[in-house]
Amino acid sequence: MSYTSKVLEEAKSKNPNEPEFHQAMTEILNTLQPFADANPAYEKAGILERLVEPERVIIFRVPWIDDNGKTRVNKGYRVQFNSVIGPYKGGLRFHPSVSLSIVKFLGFEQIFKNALTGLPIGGGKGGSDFDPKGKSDREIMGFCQSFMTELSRHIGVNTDVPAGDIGVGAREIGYMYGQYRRLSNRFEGVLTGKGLIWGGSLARTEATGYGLVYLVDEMLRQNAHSLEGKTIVVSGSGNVAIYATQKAQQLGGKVVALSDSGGYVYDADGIDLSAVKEIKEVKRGRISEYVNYRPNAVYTEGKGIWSIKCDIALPCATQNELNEDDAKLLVKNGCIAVGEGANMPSTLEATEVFLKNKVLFAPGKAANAGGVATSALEMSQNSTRLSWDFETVDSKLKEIMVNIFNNINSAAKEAGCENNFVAGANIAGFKKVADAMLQQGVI
Ligand code: NDP
Ligand code: 2IT
Repeated sequence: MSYTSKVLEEAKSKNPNEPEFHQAMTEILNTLQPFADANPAYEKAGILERLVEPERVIIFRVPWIDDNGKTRVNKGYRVQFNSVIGPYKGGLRFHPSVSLSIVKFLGFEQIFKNALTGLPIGGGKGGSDFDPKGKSDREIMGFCQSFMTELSRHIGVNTDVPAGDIGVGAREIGYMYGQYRRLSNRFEGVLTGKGLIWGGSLARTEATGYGLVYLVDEMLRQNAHSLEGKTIVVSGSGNVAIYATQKAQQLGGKVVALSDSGGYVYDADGIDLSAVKEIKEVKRGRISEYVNYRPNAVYTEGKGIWSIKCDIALPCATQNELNEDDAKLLVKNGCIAVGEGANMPSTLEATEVFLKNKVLFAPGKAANAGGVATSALEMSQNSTRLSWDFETVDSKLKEIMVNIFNNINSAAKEAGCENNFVAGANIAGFKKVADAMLQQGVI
């Protein structure tokens, strides 16, 4: 049995009932196999055994009081996975589906993603099974304050710097930052995605979606294609989906569909992003309302967005939202490229279908790294007490995304699997983290 298979089997049996974490480990360890086997120093130093075990897992009670005066309780998590190249860095997700398995898969992916950015950030992730949908502002604030009361003991500018993810945007970061500042009596860059008038970075809001499109654009360009005139389907209609749509439109693409957990809208004339922003960013409404703004658009309840014919697919909602049948349908309909804005949106089987059919496939840990990279740029600005203009941050973001593509492209070539960017991203990210672990000894 190979070193990677041994570690995978043992990690699965030691961590039962964590299907998403198993999935993330399976993808990474399987693609690393030839590389890890060719470098026995990794096995001798137990690099993989250490990598799959988080440095620290914190699980805590989050009590809060709802608008009816009733006390409610949620679970809070922070998984501090690996700090070998920098302080733990990664988002907080508030969604009823959040479990230890989900936080561990996200934290594990984050280690390699953050390494790919080329910036000094380790991997972590956290969140809660709290559901922000339908809650009043007061309930959101009460929850965020209670969550931060415990989390504040475990984070710090040089220790662990959380940010947003699903269900955590500017409003939640604001309430959590306020509580941290009050408890610690310190004004410091302990969270990213902050408001622009209290330490946030310009372009952080746009960064994940813009970065995704910069990387996909570069991948297309280096393969004799471009975004110009392409039909694009984007899933989700949150932060990542909105700014991926905006940049894709700016670069000449035509985005014809968006979705949320209720269903999807198809607009043959191209999505009107100002309508989507009003529905989602202002009214916190449902994507079904889009047809009130554009009567020719069609709303369909439920899944099925991947049945729409497109040249490029950008899954930007959540894990496992695109399965094997969806992938086959996309291939059949002539899709040439997929860029993952979400974390692990394609199942293992779907990814196989894309790779077998030579679809240009940019995996999430490379394609959506622009968000966390810009968070690291926010940390740099905070530590120098300066702020850069939009163009400065945006041009750094673009440079980082092009570099990431070049790195995963050459890692794939070196490994003898040209255009397999899944292998390229995993090998390039792993190599950096593993070599840092070798250099820092057994810890
Ligand atoms: P938002 O909360 O802003 O938006 C999430 C979107 O995805 C919503 O449209 C939501 O629909 C949909 N969605 C969420 N969960 C589900 C589900 N279980 N089934 C179907 N649809 C769902 O989050 P973000 O845009 O920030 O995050 C989207 C993805 O991008 C996530 O995978 C996240 O981890 C990843 N990501 C985010 C980064 C960031 O900087 N924000 C950085 C890198 C990756 P509904 O409103 O109906 O729930
Ligand atoms: O998945 C991710 O990379 C994020 N949610 C962003 C993390 C961050 O620290 O900006």
